[in-house]
Amino acid sequence: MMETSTQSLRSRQHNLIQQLANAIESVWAKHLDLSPYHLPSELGYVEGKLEGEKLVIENKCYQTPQFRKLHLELAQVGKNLDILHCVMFPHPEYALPMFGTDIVAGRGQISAAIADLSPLNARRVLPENYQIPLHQLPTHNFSQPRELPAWADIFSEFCFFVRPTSPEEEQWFLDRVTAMLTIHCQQAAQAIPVSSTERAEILIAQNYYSTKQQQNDKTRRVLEKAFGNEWAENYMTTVLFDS
Ligand code: BLA
Repeated sequence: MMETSTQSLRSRQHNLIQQLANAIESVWAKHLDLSPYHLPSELGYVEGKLEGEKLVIENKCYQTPQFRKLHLELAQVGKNLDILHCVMFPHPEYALPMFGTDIVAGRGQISAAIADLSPLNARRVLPENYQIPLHQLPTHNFSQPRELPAWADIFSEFCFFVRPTSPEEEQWFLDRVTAMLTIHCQQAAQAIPVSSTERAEILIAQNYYSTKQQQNDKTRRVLEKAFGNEWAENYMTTVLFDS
């Protein structure tokens, strides 16, 4: 994929999206041993039409010893809708949670900003080495917290889902996601492989996570309108949330 096109899409996106994309890449580069991850070549950079407006998607993908896929996606629909999507899929040999974040901005205003470290076990709790540092993060009173939809039973007690309404709230979101990501990369860098029984459990939990995320009709609708139902289904199950 061409670096120049990524940089130019990013520079046209909502400021918080640019900042979070830059922060994610710098935390990854600082703490992880990144190698390229090859998406099917036709899916690195894609353009479609949404109700007459152009949808542009740019993907950056890596793998590391602990993660089978790190995915950062920037998308723009016409001039009005900007999206950042990021998921880190651990190798099932490691008892690591799933980091995910999504920002949706329309006409300069962010409508949804969400981030979580989602547990990959049947009890849906994070390990202690995550709980302790996460409990120490500063908490903020966002003026517009948002309700999670019904499919979202995969998220942890640390999930936060807000509509930031000021530059100050945007900064809180950025700082908190960067801190969560840093904790995650630090823990991952020290992780040791699990037993094969535990591995099987982790695989089931990772599949469950992806199945639930595939039920997000808001994401699906945007993709279907631009690229058609079949393309959207394929993209959601192989690029966004594969198992
Ligand atoms: C919401 N996601 C949305 C919305 C849109 C998208 C348009 C509605 C915005 C709103 O309710 O204000 C669209 N998101 C996309 C598209 C892509 C994308 C097109 O990533 C990719 C091309 N979604 C994720 C991840 C999480 C997530 C990793 O991709 C969480 C870790 C969550 N997005 C999420 C949730 C909602 C959302 C919970 C709200 C859904 C709802 O309210 O029904």
